[in-house]
Formats: sequence, structure tokens, C-alpha cells
Amino acid sequence: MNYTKQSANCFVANRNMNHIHITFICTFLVIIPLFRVNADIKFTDVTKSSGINFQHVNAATGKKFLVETMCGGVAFLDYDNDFDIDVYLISGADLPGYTSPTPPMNRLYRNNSDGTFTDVTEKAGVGDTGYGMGCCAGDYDNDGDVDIYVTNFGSNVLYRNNSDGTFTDVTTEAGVGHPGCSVGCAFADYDNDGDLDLFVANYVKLDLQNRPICAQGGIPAYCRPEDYEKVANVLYQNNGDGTFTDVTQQAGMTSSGRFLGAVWGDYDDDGFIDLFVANDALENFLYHNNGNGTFTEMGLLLGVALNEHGDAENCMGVDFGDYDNDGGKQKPLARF
Ligand SMILES: [Ca+2]
Ligand SMILES: [Ca+2]
Ligand SMILES: [Ca+2]
Ligand SMILES: [Ca+2]
Repeated sequence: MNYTKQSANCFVANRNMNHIHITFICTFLVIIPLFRVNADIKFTDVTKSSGINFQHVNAATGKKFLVETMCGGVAFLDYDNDFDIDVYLISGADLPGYTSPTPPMNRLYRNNSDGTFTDVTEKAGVGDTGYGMGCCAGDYDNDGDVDIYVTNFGSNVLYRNNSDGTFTDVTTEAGVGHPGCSVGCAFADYDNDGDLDLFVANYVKLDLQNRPICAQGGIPAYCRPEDYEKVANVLYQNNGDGTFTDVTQQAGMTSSGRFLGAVWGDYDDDGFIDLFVANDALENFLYHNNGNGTFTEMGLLLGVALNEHGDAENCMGVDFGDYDNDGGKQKPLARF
């Protein structure tokens, strides 16, 4: 969140990324004139009547664990191929000093096509109880249904869609259970071989038992991102047989940072999808796809690493889009 983010970013991925973006642009152009004609359009909060009663648990107790500040991601996806959008929501989990009556878990809500949703988490088998940060969705095995990847503080999880309303945890056999503190993720076919590859954005090196302790005016406070050690991201290449290979090193993506959101987009229209990664209190990265399995980081050169004052921002959410309508070329956007 291709797509989808989240705060921690969630997008539903598709092999034809350009098509996805063209669809978005057309929708944008249609909606804007409507707003100009009718300024009275209003929205109604239908959360209660929709049946989506999800509650995110961050397990905060005053110990100021950094992960408590993350709100969890969401994916909008049609997991049952009935042409309506379903919702998958990410939850935190218990932390030292906080124990829930029942383990908090991610939740999947099936769209009933009548304005309401049904919680199908247990039936679908996607109730991961890890400390969730984000998620992304894409048909990684090319069988026609969308699969789900969950980023955690702890091992990440890949759920394969069984095409019958259920999923199977295939993390181990797929080889994508990166441990650590992952936040963003995004599927795209970066090597143009017809299957979706996976990028995972990692935040910081975090050890709850051995962490910086901070205070402001004598009162316990969350430490700054700068107080934590930087980490590298992970790029998984899809092997086309249900497994992935970690190609981070050979792809040239070994630089460390404090990464949050990630989004793929072909900013230079050369047919090879590029990658933008938001960095917290550091310069953002724009990885130019060289078309040979490697990437070159060009954020500073292309003017997307820093803000207009030359300062690094605390960037989190990201997207690609033609925001200035100059003919279709996509630009990355990120903001605190
Ligand atoms: Ca659906
Ligand atoms: Ca699939
Ligand atoms: Ca691929
Ligand atoms: Ca490109």
C-alpha cells in the first residue's frame, strides 16, 4: 500500500503497476470537477453501522516503548474476488507490563456488499498475534487471488490465499519471515519477470530489554528516532515457485536508515519500476531501477531526499502520483 500504506502503509499490489496508477489518475480527474460543481458533498461516519468494530492495541503502560507510537496499518483488498473491497486491519500485541485478557490480533472484515462488514478473521485464518506494524497485499503466486504480507516488531508473516475464503501461513517455506522491526512493505515486479517481488522497510534496531531511556523535565518520554540504531531494508526476489530470495545486497540496497513507508512507481517511465522509501529524521531514498537487477539511490540528486529548506523530515506515509497534472510522470510524496 501495487499497493498499499499505511501510516505504516498498506497497498494492494498487482503485476501491472502502470495500470493501477492510470486508474487512480482517471479517478482523480473525474472527482475534482464534481467537487467544483457541488461544494456541499459531505461524508457520514458509518463505522458503527458498518460492523467494523476493530480496536488497535498498542499495549502502552508508561514504559515508553517506541513501537507504542505506531498506529498499525491497513489493507483494502478484495480477498474473495467478489468485486467489493474488504478490509484487513493490523493490531499491536502485549508488551512487558501489559497483558490482555485475550491476545490482540489482526482482523479481516469481509464486505457484505450492503454497507456492512463481517469479521471473518478466525475462519480466514489471518489473525496474526505478533506486534503488527503494517501490511501489503498482492498475488505473489499468480493464482488469481490476493495474498497478504504482515510486517511486525518480530517475525513478519506471509499469508497465501487458498481461494476458498481461507489463508495459509507460508512464511517459513516462502522464506520471508524477516525478524526485527519492519513497518512498510510493498509488492511489485521490479525485474519484469511476471511475478511480484517484495520490499520490506525496517525502522530501527529495537531491544525492549536494552533500550535508551529518555525523559523531558524529569517525566518519562519516548526517545527520538535518532536515539536508536539504524538498520537496512530487505528486498525479496520472487523465485516463481512459492519461495523468495533475499537479494538486498546484490540489488545495492544495503544503506541503513530508519525506514517507514515504501512505494513503487516508475518515475522516469523507462519500463522499470523504481522505489521510494520514507526515512524518519533522515534523508529519503529514491532507488532508481537500473533494469539489470540493481538499483542506484538518487534521492538527493532528484530533489526528494530533503524538504525545501534542505532539512531531513520525519517522513512516514508515501505515495506516487501525478500531483501537478503535467502529463503523467509520477512523483513520490512523503510527509510527517
Ligand atoms: Ca470482497
Ligand atoms: Ca495468490
Ligand atoms: Ca519479479
Ligand atoms: Ca524507472
